[in-house]
Parts: sequence; C-alpha cells; structure tokens
Amino acid sequence: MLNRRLHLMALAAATLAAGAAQAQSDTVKIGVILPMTGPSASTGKQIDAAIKLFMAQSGGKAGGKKVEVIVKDDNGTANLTARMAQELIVNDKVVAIAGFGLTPLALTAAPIATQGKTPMVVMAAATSAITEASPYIVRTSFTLPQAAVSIAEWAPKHGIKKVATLVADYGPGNDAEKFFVDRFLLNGGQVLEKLRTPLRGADFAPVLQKVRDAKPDALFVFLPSGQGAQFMKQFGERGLDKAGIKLIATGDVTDDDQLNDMGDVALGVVNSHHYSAAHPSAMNKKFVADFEAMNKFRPNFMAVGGYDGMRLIFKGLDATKGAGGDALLAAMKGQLFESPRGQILIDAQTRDIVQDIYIRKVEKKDGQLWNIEFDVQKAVKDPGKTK
Ligand code: VNL
Repeated sequence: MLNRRLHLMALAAATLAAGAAQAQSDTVKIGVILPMTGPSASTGKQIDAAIKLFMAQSGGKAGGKKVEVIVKDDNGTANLTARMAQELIVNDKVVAIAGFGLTPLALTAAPIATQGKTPMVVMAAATSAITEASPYIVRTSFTLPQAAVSIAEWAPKHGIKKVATLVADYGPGNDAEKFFVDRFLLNGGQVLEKLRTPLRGADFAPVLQKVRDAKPDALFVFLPSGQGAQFMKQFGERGLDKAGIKLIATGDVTDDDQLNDMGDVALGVVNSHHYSAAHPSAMNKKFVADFEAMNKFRPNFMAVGGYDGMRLIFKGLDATKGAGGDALLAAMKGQLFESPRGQILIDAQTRDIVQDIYIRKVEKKDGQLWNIEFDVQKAVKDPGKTK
C-alpha cells in the first residue's frame, strides 16, 4: 500500500515535468494500449487499423504539432495494461492514453490516469461504470445499457414475450443482463432463464441445451467482440433456430469483423448497436471504402470507437495548441461531431458518449451479410448513469 502510494507520488511529480516537456516540443505523443495478441486480438487489430487510417487522413498534425502514436500490446492482460500506462505517461510523456480493449483493462489504468493527470480515451470497453473510475476518462465506444435497453424495448412489441438471457460473466455482461431484464419485465415480458458463460470459455453447448429445454420465444445474448462466430455456429448446430427460438442480441454478437463468415444461421437476427458498416450515410460510405482499401477487411464498431477517439483527441489538441493534461481534458468535454455512426456528443458532465442506437437485422446483400438498420433511437445517453 505504502509502496503503491510512493509510486503514485513519483508519478505525480513526473507528470509536472512531463507537462513542461510537452509545452516546449514540436511533437506530441499519444499512447495507445490495445490487445494486439491474445483472445481479444481482433479488437486490437480493428482499432489499430482505424488509428492508422485517421493518421493518414489527418496528415498526423494537431494544434500546430506533429502527432506521434505509440501502440503497445497488452495481450488483454491487466497488469501489462497498468505497467504500459505508467510507462507511457512517465517515460514517453504522452498527452493522452487511449485504447483499452476490455473493461478490466480500462479499470486497471484508471487510477494511473488520475494520478498522472492524463486524459484517458476509452475506445472499446463498454461497462457503464468505467467513466466513474477516473475524472480523466472520456469514452468513444458505447455502453451496454445503451444497447440492451433498446432491444428490450423492441422485442415485446414484436411478439417476443418469454426470453432466456445469456451473457459473458463480467462487467459488460452484468450490465447487459440487468438493463435488458429490467426493461423487458417493465414491458410485461417474462424471463425464464438467466445464463452466464465465462469470459474466456467458448463452449456454449451446455447453456444452449438449457435454453432449448426452457423453450423461450427468444434468447437474448451479449458476448464480447470476437466470440460471435463461435456462438452462432453452436446455436445452429444445436438446432435452436429450427426449434423456433429466435435470437436477439447486442451488435457485439453480429460483429462486422466476423459477420460475413457466420453463414445463413445469422440471417434475420435482430440486434441493437451504435454502429453498422452498412450505415447509409455519405461519411460512413467513405469511411468503409477508405478503411477497406487500406486494410483489406471490413471495419467494425471497435474501429469506429478508435477512429472517433482520435478525432476527439485531435480536436482537443487543436483547441489547446498541443497542450495535454487538464486543458486537453476540458477541450474534449462537450465535443459534438459527425462520426461514421451518426452524430455523437461527449457529455460534459459524465464524459460518456451520447449517440443514436439502431435496431438492425442481419440480411444478405450482393452475397454478403450486413447489419441493416431499420429503426433508431436518437441521442441515447447511458441509462446506467445514476447522476
Ligand atoms: C467489452 C464490451 C469488450 C463489449 C468487448 O469486446 C465488447 C468490455 C472485446 O467492456 O470488456 O464487445
């Protein structure tokens, strides 16, 4: 404990020195921590690709300074995230840390951002409470309550009266289950089973058997990005679709990173999320075309969180003329701009994102699978915030 306190005091002192260094230099650095390897590597790959696209498009300049991005691979391991956050702030003197592929990784970095007085841009992790873990956190991804409440509104109006739920057993899964179930019950629905799978376990057969036996109208699912294809395969193999059990989900499950390889079992799955690669705006069409030309794969919601996070930092640096710390944090609060997903706002009070949430259905167009948006709730604030 004492050791940790000394450590944090050293960090605070180093931060003062870093502030002075930043002010003099022609270059500012942004430290990005991502799972580039390990079970969540697809999240790292998507965000990294989006950052490279943003850097190419922006010319890598903000606030009259050259911007250098340092990417570190934490392998999805929290103690590495913490060490890297510390090193980026103290040694590299970055103006902001960004990335954070999973909730536990974001939570471990939060106190380091606070002590280092360094803005922390959460581009992926989506448990509601993350933004409350440090006053230096701003978020450009989404929250599970945003996604889950919207589908819990849609389902009972479309013949779904009895459900089972299935979520990954950690922060965002807790949020998805709680906010889906509460709203679904409020709307007169019935919940037959609440099931959980371990974050790192990808065998869904036992829980799918329970769902079959319970015979709900639909199964609601949240799993983190990267697990959707495996889940969908087992859903089909176990014959749940043929047994007449519909699948509804947050868009993490019908993730654009894997959707096109899921096959016909995914067709017709209704889900809710903030971003689809099929979003029909001019800005998104250009984003997807440029992204695919550069990277040879389709961007998903993680890519958009990374792309918008970069825009947020760049616009902030423009306002501070390249200064970091509290000035940069202040310049990021309240920003409003058009993203490939639609208009977004960083709520100045909560530092969390306010955005449209779409209801989408998986459809085949020109031989490819897409999440086609057919309904929208505008400007959704995180329903998980108590204040
Ligand atoms: C989280 C939430 C991660 C949603 C995800 O994919 C996701 C998280 C890696 O907060 O850990 O799709």
